[in-house]
Amino acid sequence: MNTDYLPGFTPYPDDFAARYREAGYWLGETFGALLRERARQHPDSTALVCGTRRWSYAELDRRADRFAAGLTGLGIAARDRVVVQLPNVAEFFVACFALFRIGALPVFALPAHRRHEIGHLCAFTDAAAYIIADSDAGFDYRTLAREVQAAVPALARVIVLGDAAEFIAFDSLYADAIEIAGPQPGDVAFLQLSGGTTGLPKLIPRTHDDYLYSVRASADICELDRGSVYLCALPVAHNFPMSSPGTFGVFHAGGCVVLARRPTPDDAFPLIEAEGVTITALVPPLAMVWLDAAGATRHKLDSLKLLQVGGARLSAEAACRVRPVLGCALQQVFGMAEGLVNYTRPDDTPELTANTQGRPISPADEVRIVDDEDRDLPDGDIGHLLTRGPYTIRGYYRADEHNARAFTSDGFYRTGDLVMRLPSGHLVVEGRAKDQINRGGDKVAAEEVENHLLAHPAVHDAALVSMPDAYLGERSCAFIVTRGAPVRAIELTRFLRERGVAQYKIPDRIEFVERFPVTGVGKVNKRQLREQIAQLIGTPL
Ligand code: OOB
Repeated sequence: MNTDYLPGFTPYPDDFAARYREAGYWLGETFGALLRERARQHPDSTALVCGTRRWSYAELDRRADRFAAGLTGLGIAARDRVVVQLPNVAEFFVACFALFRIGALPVFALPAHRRHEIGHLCAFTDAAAYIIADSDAGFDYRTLAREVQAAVPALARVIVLGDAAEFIAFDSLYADAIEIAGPQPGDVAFLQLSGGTTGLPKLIPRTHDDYLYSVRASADICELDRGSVYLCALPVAHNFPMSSPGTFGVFHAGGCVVLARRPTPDDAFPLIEAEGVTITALVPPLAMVWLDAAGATRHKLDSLKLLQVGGARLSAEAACRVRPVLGCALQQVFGMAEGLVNYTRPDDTPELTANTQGRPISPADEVRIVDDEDRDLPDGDIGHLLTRGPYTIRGYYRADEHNARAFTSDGFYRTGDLVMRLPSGHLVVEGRAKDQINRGGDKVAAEEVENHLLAHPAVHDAALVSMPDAYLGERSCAFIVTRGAPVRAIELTRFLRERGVAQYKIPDRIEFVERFPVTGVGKVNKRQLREQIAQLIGTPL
């Protein structure tokens, strides 16, 4: 039994771990071994398509080995944390699998993250390295790296794909493969970012065993096989396109991953036609853009069998348009980087597919729906979703205090989602109790943005709430009480941007008020603020 855990990781209790192994959920495999095995089984099958490049499984495997040797040469060792912030490029997987083979932990940042987020990730994880592309979508990540290094001097190594300037060139790290001991299946494989509800984003430690189980089971549910061609249009580091079943699910099945640089119809539709894409995943706003564009496109999309939509609530109306417009099946996906993922199934009725967010992957997923006092509610009632299971974490990384609140004493994760369960086990997401705004799949922790606003000298108090939006589902509105001196909204948004906050977290709207409405116990009444702004913009909740 592995007892030598990564400091800051909350292991699964021994009895649960034993049960998950016995049931065949945890197979004792690692990601490094999985790729090796596929490269042995079908070396010449195409694993990855990125622009004009096509890499076979053997090629990806070889590159991972060579890059692992280079990283080792740089001094990167097992358990080191490495912040990875790459766009949708093939090298993302080289970096991932190389780190997996070393037993070093990728920390998955999103391309939208800026100085504030990356600085926090590097400092909090004592990152040994930071891997970026030179620039993407008009943004120079080397400039960001310089800012991060100035703020976090302990960050010794920056590795750059493309023009490295003064940093280490990604391509210079391909070296002759070496023997590496590698991690154990029960070890933490990587740290994924949580959507967050608190001042600072929390990190989610996922083990090879638990994550691979979710990947395998997801690939089965989505009926992936060697003929599957998956278009990765969402950011490659997000949990949804990574494992539900996503790119890793396709590698498990021996299929082909096609990377789209952007998720727009202009980028994606030609790829679907050219590569014969069979499955892809989108967030609801993008699904709506695709539905609107599909009617007029000259590209043939008929290879597409399955469109997965998740990350935020999809309207039943949009759900019903998928088959008539795109000619493929829809699957709703309700998941979270902390673990639990729900899917509608291929044999679900059209009603279930349109109106529910699916049911859990695993028979071992324990789902409780409870009232405010943690008392279980019957099916059909709306309550807080709590969950525990073979691929749901037992604690955030190095966050004891927060963990005491985010998990029950018997290890259930408090998702913060309000759901209703049908007798079939399908869940309907009805709302959210957590203080988070879901901006079309991008999660914004209210407290984090409020803290930034409070740092402005003219701001006395700040409250961030969601407002309804036809396109994104929700946008953010900051209510501000000033200290008296007037300040303009644009000045506040500029202030946040200068603090290095990711663009999607910048409030979409700012409202100035004299004081906040309060609840009976004197807390800011955010429900009332939500109603106020909904009324003001003329879109009732
Ligand atoms: C996915 O993961 P995260 O970690 O970015 O966000 C999780 C949260 C959930 O707790 C829920 O509040 C919301 O996103 N959510 C949905 C949803 N899917 C996620 N809310 C309503 N309907 C849905 N279908 O977003 C994620 C991870 C894996 C697979 C799919 C999505």
